[in-house]
Amino acid sequence: MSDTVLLQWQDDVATLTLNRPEKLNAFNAELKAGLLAALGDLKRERPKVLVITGAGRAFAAGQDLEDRRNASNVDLGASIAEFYAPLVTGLASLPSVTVARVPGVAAGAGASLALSCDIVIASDEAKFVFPFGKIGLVPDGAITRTLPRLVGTARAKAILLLGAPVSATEAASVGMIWQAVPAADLDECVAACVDGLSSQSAAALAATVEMLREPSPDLAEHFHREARHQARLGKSEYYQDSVTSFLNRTRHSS
Ligand code: LHQ
Repeated sequence: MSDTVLLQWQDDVATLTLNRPEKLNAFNAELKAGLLAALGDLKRERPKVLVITGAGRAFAAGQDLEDRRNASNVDLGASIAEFYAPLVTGLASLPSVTVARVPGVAAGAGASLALSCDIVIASDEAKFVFPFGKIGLVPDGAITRTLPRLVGTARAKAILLLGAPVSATEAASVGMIWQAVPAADLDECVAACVDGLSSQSAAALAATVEMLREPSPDLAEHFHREARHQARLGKSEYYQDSVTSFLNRTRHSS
């Protein structure tokens, strides 16, 4: 894997770092290849938690526009089919809880990537920028699907059509992200989030994100999936041990 993408492991927590800080981690060809290679590793290793972040002051500035200098020669549809779609769908199919650590600006496809994560924690110095209309493109990275589900259709339309940057603080206040925290506290807050997830059952977390990411449109089908997960999880050692230790503690305290 190239240095433009780092994949580090600590037990069952993986951290994926976009590492072109001098270009605000914009997605050039090398970084894209590195991300797809990392995705292959993640599909094999299936961490319990995956943290995605950017090195330096940004999360990611989206597509590297330098790579688009001769724009008329490039098939942007292919760029979506070969990179952005496999990346976002690949992450959504992982059994891992995905946590975006957003130290600064997330723009274009970089914002789409951050907001595709299950939990987003941003520095209060960060902002989300959707410049698609201004550069003559449709918002991509499935943000036209993701954003309305986060903030509602009316707000998503205004954000994507007007293209005004959204500060992390505003993003947290409208439910676009989980938290905006002081820059100095970002790592501590992400670590607390990761610790909270790490202490739980991997199978339960995987089932929970599977249900949350793609709820069934039909209520009966949703309950059917829920019942299948619960039947399996109810037989797990983790659940049996948790119930036993709860009951033992209750007996001790009564
Ligand atoms: C960059 C970039 C960048 C290259 C900063 N590329 N170098 C598109 C096409 C194809 C298929 C599918 O998908 C897409 C989706 C997209 O992602 S479209 C959106 C593409 N991204 C943008 O339009 C954002 C462009 N960047 C900006 O507007 C600003 O850089 C932001 C607001 C992100 C940050 O502004 P500043 O904090 O003022 O930083 P800066 O502009 O000074 O940038 C620092 C360096 O990073 C600078 O390089 P230099 O060598 O001059 O120091 C920039 O050229 C470079 N950089 N974004 N996307």
